Amino acid sequence: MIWNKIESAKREDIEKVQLKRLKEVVTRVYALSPFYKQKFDELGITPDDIKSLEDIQKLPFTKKQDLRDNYPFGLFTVPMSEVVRIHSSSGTTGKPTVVGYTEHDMEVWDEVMMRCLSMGDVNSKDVCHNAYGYGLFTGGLGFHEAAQKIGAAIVPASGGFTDRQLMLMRDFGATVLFATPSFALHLAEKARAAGPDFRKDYKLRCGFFGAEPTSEGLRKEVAEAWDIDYYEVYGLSEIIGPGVSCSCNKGRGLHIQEDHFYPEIIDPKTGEVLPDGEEGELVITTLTKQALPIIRYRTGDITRLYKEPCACGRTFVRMESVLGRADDMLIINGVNVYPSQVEHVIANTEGVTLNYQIVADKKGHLDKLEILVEVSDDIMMDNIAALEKIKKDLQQALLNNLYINANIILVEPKTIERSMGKAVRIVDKRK
Ligand code: DLL
Repeated sequence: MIWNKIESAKREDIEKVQLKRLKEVVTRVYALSPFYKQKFDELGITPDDIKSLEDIQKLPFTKKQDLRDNYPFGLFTVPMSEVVRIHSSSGTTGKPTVVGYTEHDMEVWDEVMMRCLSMGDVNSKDVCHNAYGYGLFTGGLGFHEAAQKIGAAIVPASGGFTDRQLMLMRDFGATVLFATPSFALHLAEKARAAGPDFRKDYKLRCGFFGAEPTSEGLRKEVAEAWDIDYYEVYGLSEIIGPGVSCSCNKGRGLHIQEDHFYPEIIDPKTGEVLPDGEEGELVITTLTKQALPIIRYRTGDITRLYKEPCACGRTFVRMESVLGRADDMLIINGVNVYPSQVEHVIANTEGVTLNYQIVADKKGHLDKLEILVEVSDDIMMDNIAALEKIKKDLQQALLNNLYINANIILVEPKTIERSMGKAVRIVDKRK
């Protein structure tokens, strides 16, 4: 079901709305954000220079680092009295990236998420089991509010506790699952332990999966394991959270909610805009956000766009499922982790050196993270108590700062292989 008629509007009409809103957001940031005012002034541009959608290319990019440099609220363009929600995601080092929403921003978020859920016809008869993490992560609450507004029954299960989740799914008759794809597969694996005909105990008909990269094979595996329709949701906190785009299951790719988020694809090396269909880094400008409007945000996600008509009737441009990252960000069970953040934590932990290696692997269907760290010269490898303390400190610091559970392996000095060139800090065995 198409939730809002704008989703199937003529291209000229969509572009008319986009241009009007682009002019508004540019005027807004120029007037209210010292950060953007300075950036525009340096480039010698003013809002009057935006006369067409192509003129967006004159505007400066925004990077995650800019949000971090302006931590926590420096890029907000409303007083805190108008902010009704704050979320955050991990930054590149130390401090997280903070995002804020006004009442109107929350309405936009609910609207785009309701459009996504409508791709799978979620309605008041559905029971939606929400296994995305609740809290600062945008996944849990993003799905929660939209499902509730649609009138479905929402079960705020949050992450973890697999057996309990399965019991709730069975007993409450969940028809829709919200989860990361890897957790959905993990749930299926556990459920299968009850026997090959385990599906008879469940009423699932579809699921909305996202927050981490997937291959076509994995998406198929999740759909087959549960025998459900698979909808993919893409999004990021800096732009709104989940709901930037969603697959419709009638054609390839994910429809971008273009009347709120203006997409471009650039060459990540040169910043040059690439034509439709070419692979590059996705850049998004928020067209309607009030608390935290963002101009040309570099998502770091590699994809491509296509405007061909879709069998579902929607005319919104489609993006390919994310193909990779332009930077070295790892996603561990849906949590974004930058190697530089891990390094920051190691640097602030007593008894270890900065000779380390991050190993990402799979345990069953879930991701696992192992960090090998060389202890400092003054630590005796037979001092078990000292080693245990270092391990615990590091594990706790990673959990507190980055929300990740890592297995720490302490090794003797000079045992991690030295490379001749760039240190091999990351070994991703999942690929
Ligand atoms: O992951 C929002 C979200 C929650 C999306 C639940 C979908 C479902 P962040 O924590 O800010 O927000 O992480 C954003 O996650 O730049 C991508 O690299 C990655 N990501 C999100 N969705 C997908 C997807 C949420 N469908 C970062 N496929 C983004 C691949 C995804 N990667």
